[in-house]
Formats: sequence, C-alpha cells, structure tokens
Amino acid sequence: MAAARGAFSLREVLAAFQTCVTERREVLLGPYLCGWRGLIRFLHSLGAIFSFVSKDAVAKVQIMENYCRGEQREKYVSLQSMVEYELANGLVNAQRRSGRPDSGCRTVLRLHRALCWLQLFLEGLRTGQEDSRTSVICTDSYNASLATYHPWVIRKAATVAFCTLPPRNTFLEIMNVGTPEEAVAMLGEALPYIRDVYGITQELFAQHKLLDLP
Ligand code: 1Q0
Repeated sequence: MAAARGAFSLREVLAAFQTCVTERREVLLGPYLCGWRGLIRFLHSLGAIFSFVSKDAVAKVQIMENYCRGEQREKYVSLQSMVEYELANGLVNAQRRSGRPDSGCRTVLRLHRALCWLQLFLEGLRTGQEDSRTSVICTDSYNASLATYHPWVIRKAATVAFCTLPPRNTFLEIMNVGTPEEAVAMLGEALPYIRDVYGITQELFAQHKLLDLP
C-alpha cells in the first residue's frame, strides 16, 4: 500500500537504510541522513511533547547535511571517508567548547547511539504482545541504550513524553504500512538493515576509538 503523499511511511525509512551500505561495506551518508529525516518526520506527527527531541535530531542532521554540501563534500560521502578525513586533519575535537564547530564524528556518534535505541524499540514493537504498551517498550529500550548518555533532566522529559505514546496497534497503524500485521512483517524486513548500519558504524568508531567523543 503506497503511503499518502507527504505522509510518513516506514517503507521510505527502510529503503533509505537499505541503500546505506555499499558492496564494500561503507555506510553512505546521503541515505543515512535521509533515513533520519524520515524518522524525524514521523516524530513530528507524535505531537509537540516530542519537539525537544526532534529539535536536537534536526540540528544534528543539519550539521551533517552542511558538511555533505560544503567545500569538503567529497570527504563526507561515507562514514569511512569522513572518519579518515577528520582524523587526518585534526578536526575531531577532543574537548567540547573548544570554539570549533562540532565535528562530523561526534555528531554522527549521537545519531549512532540513537540508532541503538531505535533498533531495540522496533524489535520490542515487533515481538511485543498485541496489548503491550508502546510507552513501556520505548522506556525499556531507552533505559537500555541512550539514557546512559543523558543527564537526569532529559531522562525525565523523555520518560514523560513516552507516556503519551499510543497503544501498540495504533502505533503500528500510524507507521503507515497497512495493518498491524503488515507493519510487523515490515519491521522484520527492516531491522536487519538497520542492524547492519549500526554494526558497521560501531566497528568503525571502535576501531578509531571514537565511541566516547565529548
Ligand atoms: C517513538 C518516540 C520516539 C522518542 C525518541 C526517543 C529518543 C529520546 C531522546 C531524547 C533526546 C533529547 C534531546 C537532547 C539530547 C542531547 O543532549 C543528546 C546529546 O547531544 P549533545 O550535542 O548534547 O551531546 N542528543 C542525542 O542523544 C541525540 C538524540 C536523537 C534522538 C533522535 C530520535 C529520533 C526518533 C525518531 C522517531 C522514531 C520512531 C520510530 C518508529 C518509526 C518506525 C520506523
């Protein structure tokens, strides 16, 4: 079933993450950011209570889009070329507030950590019982991933916002891929791609000791 024009569809996000990984196992930034744009569009539809999340996500995607369009754009084609370029040129800020713009590496690291939450959340939705609560799935996934990196006030705001999430089946419906059963099937298809992107990024960042960038 095709999504209405302008409406969110998980299919688009799937397609974006699916085209991220090249034959040489590189992660292309163009489709990666497209995937994030799609997720942010969906987040908007969940209401103003999530605007503190979408503002931060938009800001980070924008930083990356600017690099991808900027003078050094050929260095920002893939995560691999970005890491190589920024490290070789001393652009990865060891300290924050150094007056330098946020590097691509530290910005992608934030999105990468959020992708870990997304994986857990989508897996929880996929395997959850019909009557399980989205807010519980979301809170559990958040506590097992992103929460580690957030101060108390953000954890609190996130937990309050999660409580407003609709029941699982309604949530599956607003993903706009058909019936809840069809949405579950689609999640089963989408998750390996997201996992693949996550795994490659994790390995790349670990290899270059970039997993703790401030
Ligand atoms: C379904 C509900 C979605 C709820 C989103 C969960 C994530 C909560 C994260 C709270 C982030 C709060 C804002 C600020 C955080 C920053 O301090 C932090 C660190 O940045 P910095 O520069 O201070 O070091 N930023 C982050 O950790 C990045 C957070 C990005 C979150 C992006 C979430 C995008 C979510 C999209 C909706 C997905 C819905 C999934 C179902 C759709 C089916 C495909």
